[in-house]
Amino acid sequence: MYYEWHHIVTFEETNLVGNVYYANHIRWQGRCRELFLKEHVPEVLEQLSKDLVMVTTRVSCEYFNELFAFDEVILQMRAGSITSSRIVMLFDYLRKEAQGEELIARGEQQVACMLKGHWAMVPAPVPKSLREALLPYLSN
Ligand code: SSV
Repeated sequence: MYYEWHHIVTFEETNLVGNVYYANHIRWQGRCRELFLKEHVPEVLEQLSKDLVMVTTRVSCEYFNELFAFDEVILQMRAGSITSSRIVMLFDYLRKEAQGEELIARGEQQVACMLKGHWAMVPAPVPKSLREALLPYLSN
């Protein structure tokens, strides 16, 4: 199963040549993961405003084709792996076409859960509610 985020490309996101500036694909990963938290585990968002930190430790995107203003993009997010304190998310970027969808890019990122201590940040378990919310979205 996927968590989906739909988006229509704006001029703000395109560069001089007219295609989408590469950094936006990474921003979209961020918007998608935030909305997932908001929809599925709002209590984790609340913890993030207190002592929980989700550190982005790795992010990537592989680009197969260009996107342009007004393209309809679907970002499909899955959980790649979940360890005691880290989550890997996998992203497929699709463009809606008259007939079907075209794979535009693939991305991946890893986040590490940590807690703010008095002296330093220390690794922390993935919150139970988040772990459970991720299970249906595990790939394979
Ligand atoms: C404050 C900050 O930087 C927030 C980080 C948010 C991290 C969100 C992680 C969400 C993971 C969702 C995975 C879903 C897979 C289907």
